[in-house]
Amino acid sequence: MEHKIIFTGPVGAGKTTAIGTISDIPVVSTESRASDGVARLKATTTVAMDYGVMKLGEGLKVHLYGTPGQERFSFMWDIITIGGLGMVILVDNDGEDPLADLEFYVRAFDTFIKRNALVVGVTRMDKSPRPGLYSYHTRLKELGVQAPVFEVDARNRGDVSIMLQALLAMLDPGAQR
Ligand SMILES: Nc1nc2c(ncn2[C@@H]2O[C@H](COP(=O)(O)OP(=O)(O)O)[C@@H](O)[C@H]2O)c(=O)[nH]1
Ligand SMILES: [Mg+2]
Repeated sequence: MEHKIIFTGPVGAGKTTAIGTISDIPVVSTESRASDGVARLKATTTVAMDYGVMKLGEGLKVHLYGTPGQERFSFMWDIITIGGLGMVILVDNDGEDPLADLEFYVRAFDTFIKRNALVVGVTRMDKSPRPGLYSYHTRLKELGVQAPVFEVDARNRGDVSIMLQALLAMLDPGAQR
């Protein structure tokens, strides 16, 4: 069985780090030259997307995709989510307005989230303990979204693993590591 999980969230939230922490292969970062309209605006712009794989037990593979964080690459987002079963939104708690970031990504992936499982990982809480996790729960409730919220240091394999196990349990109760 194969699962596809998408990591999204603002630049610096820890997407690349988290995928690298948990992946059984070195992370593949694809850099492709922007084309069409974007190329005319900025020819040298690269679009980075991360890819890793987590192998679980007999024959279960979890493909991990990280979206490019910048809003101007949002045209990529719909493509990356195709075939996805679950999503991780990582939010940098040390950012300017992390709850607004959460809301932005929940709205951006609204259609996907309605049909699939979601977990939220709050990173850099060591740098900035506020807002607390309760504020994230409240904001998600206001947005009408149900998702567990975890404090995650993207560099910590245990943290990332627990969050992903929760997500996988929402997809498939048999998937465990
Ligand atoms: N202090 C601290 N740094 C973190 C944490 N999570 C991730 N980082 C660091 O944040 C930086 C940005 O992470 P990166 O994976 O490049 O973010 P991306 O833009 O979402 O891919 C990296 O240097 C990580 O090591 C955390 O919980 N605490
Ligand atoms: Mg990255």
